[in-house]
Amino acid sequence: MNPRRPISGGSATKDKAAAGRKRARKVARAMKQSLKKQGRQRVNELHEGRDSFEKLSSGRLQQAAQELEVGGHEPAAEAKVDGLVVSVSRKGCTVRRAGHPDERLWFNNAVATAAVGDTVGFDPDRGADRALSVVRERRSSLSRPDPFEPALERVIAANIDVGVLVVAPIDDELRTGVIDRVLVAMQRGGVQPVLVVNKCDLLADDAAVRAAIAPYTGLGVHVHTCAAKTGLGVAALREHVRDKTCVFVGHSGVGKSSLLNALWPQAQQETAEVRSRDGRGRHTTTASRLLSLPGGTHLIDTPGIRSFGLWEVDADALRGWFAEFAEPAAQCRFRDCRHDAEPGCAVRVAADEGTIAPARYAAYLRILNSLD
Ligand SMILES: Nc1nc2c(ncn2[C@@H]2O[C@H](COP(=O)(O)OP(=O)(O)O)[C@@H](O)[C@H]2O)c(=O)[nH]1
Ligand SMILES: [Mg+2]
Ligand SMILES: [Zn+2]
Repeated sequence: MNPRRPISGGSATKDKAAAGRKRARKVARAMKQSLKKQGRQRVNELHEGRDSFEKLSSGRLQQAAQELEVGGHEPAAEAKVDGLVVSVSRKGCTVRRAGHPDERLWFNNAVATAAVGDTVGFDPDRGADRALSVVRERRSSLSRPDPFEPALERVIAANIDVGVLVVAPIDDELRTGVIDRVLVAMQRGGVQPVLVVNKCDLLADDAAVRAAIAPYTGLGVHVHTCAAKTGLGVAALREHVRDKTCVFVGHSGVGKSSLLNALWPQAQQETAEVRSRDGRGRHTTTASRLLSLPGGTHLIDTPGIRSFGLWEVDADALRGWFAEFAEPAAQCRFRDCRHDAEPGCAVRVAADEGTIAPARYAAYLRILNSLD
């Protein structure tokens, strides 16, 4: 068993792990002192007019730096096979490959962390010590900043064809704030957005909802009005997601899990099974999970998002993700107009006149201000 990857936390493995950490700290201290010393030496030598670069890049130093970089963890094992990541926890992930039961992989800190939907390489012969060797290049991804550590990217799902954003009206009203943000994130990540308005069975009057979704239809976003409870619109949505990898995102309680269950009865069975095993409530999705359906459809259920931050989107990029601004923006007085309070902003005029949906312009300003 690999002592650096304790599984059952026995005291012997703990001691070894502690010793490993101690060694790593010692190397780090020695490195720091050595670099300091060499730095001083270098300055002295430069002062004396001698070039000491050769000395600085000595092989030993490079080796020590490499050891530091991987944080004292095992170098990655050879990636003998590839698997699809179907769920992720803090310490590792579960991968699926044809003809095998799901396998658990530990995250090797020397390798990038994987997300649900990733293809990852590993060595299956390592038994319970199997660790992630490589994360294959992603063709698309949906990311947001970690809510607690905004400098960290949280990849919600990778290699997605369709991003299904689920929203639900409350008292016949639809709050659209999350839609504009998620649309930006999906476009940025190369994910085709689809908007699902669920719980339409609860609508007494659909006028406000129709008005709220009109701008998105105008942008070419597919909008499905559904009710997981009655089956309304479910068949059309099923055709839309068939044979694709789709991630379902949206606020908690809008009916993401219910929609998945309505879409495929097989999904329901799997859901019930997983939930009874870990003893969690039937309606709480606490971690993202990928369901593989016959014929190559992959559906990813995610926990509810409370607020959706934007990963690596600055003011310049943001303008570009509001596609309907492009045409009027050509008439703005300033080429780098932020379409905020600048004089001669044609985008603002277009919003005033209704050529651009005022709600979209308001959403843009809200996001812009949240970036500053
Ligand atoms: N009336 C109505 N209730 C629904 C519908 N879809 C889901 N629900 C209910 O909304 C609650 C939250 O559903 P759930 O699927 O767990 O939401 P999630 O948090 O987005 O996964 C549950 O009580 C569902 O029964 C719907 O179309 N109509
Ligand atoms: Mg759920
Ligand atoms: Zn402008």
